[in-house]
Amino acid sequence: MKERNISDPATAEGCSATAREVRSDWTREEILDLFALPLNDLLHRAHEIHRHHFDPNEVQLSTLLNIKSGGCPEDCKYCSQSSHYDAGVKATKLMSRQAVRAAARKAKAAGATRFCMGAAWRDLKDRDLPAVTAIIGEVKALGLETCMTLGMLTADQAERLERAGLDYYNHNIDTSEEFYKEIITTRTYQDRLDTLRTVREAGLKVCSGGIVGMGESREDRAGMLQTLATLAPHPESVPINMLVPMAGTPLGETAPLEPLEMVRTIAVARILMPWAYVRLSAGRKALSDEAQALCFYAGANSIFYGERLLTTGNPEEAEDRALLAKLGLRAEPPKPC
Ligand code: SAM
Ligand code: DTB
Ligand code: SF4
Repeated sequence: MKERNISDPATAEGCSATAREVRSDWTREEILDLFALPLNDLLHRAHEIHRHHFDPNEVQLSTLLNIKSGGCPEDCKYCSQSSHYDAGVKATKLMSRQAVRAAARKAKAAGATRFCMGAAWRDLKDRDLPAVTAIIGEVKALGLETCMTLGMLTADQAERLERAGLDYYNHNIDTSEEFYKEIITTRTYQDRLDTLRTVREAGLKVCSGGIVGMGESREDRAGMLQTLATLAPHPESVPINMLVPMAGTPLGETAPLEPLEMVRTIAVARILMPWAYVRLSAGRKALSDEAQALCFYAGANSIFYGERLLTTGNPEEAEDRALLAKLGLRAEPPKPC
């Protein structure tokens, strides 16, 4: 990743006007105008910005591990881990630190530099904090970047995670404020934003994005990106998931989104948040190599790497290595500690 210095002449003048400034005042109309550009114009603009802020031929490999599966009291309509639906996912206890360490070692040996751990919780309970912080210590000790997603946090919990060595906290806003109520009723959009503020104030890096293809409109996709791009500072990491329709959930029969709309969403995310890692997240099994190549051109520079996401599949590691080789892309090297 290049230096974040907009007063550096190489940064300020060596690129087009579109790449010069980082803004947190994007309007819905401006964002919709970006979505509506001819695809070539949108891709050109996004790629120019991408190339200016990152090495365009490097992709960050993040491996995901479900450290506590199923039985979640929330009613997120897309999620196989909600106890409101029967998607056949068994509720498990939190994994042991030894088991997590073994999975993280395997991910590192396969080439991942970032390790993301998810728990199907509404919120973190203080009684689980010692086990969670011990897990962070294990993964950090392997020299991997750490990310966790554990639901809502209190300020004290966020600070304790930060002190334990957590780098990123993932907490997705999922969609626009307007559409959110159609998808989740057990918590509000504001609850999500409050946790994101708590995470930021604790000094953790913010990972926040959402899902496309849940039946939302383009206006909702623009609204989701507007919420993220008007956070100041922007999230350092923005996962864009394409809905994986999970049988047994209310969205289990949802028709797939047109892949080029995913490409457009990534391109707009890249233009709005030039310094963020934009992750081409869930749903890659449903995307052709060509669609994924367009996502990388549009500014995606991170993927989930490893044959499982949380409860569903992801391309096999060998398949992804072959895709990267075919496109002449390299895995991002580990960052110095
Ligand atoms: N329980 C925590 C929470 O909701 O913040 C953490 C785990 S939750 C599974 C993490 C994220 O995965 C969700 O916010 C959602 O964006 C994404 N996700 C879950 N199920 C998905 C699906 N079927 N398709 C695409 N993304 C999904
Ligand atoms: C994110 O934005 N996507 C990941 C991670 N953060 C936790 C989760 C994707 C889940 C896909 C469906 C499943 O495996 O259950
Ligand atoms: Fe629970 Fe997270 Fe799934 Fe919602 S997305 S049901 S909070 S695990």
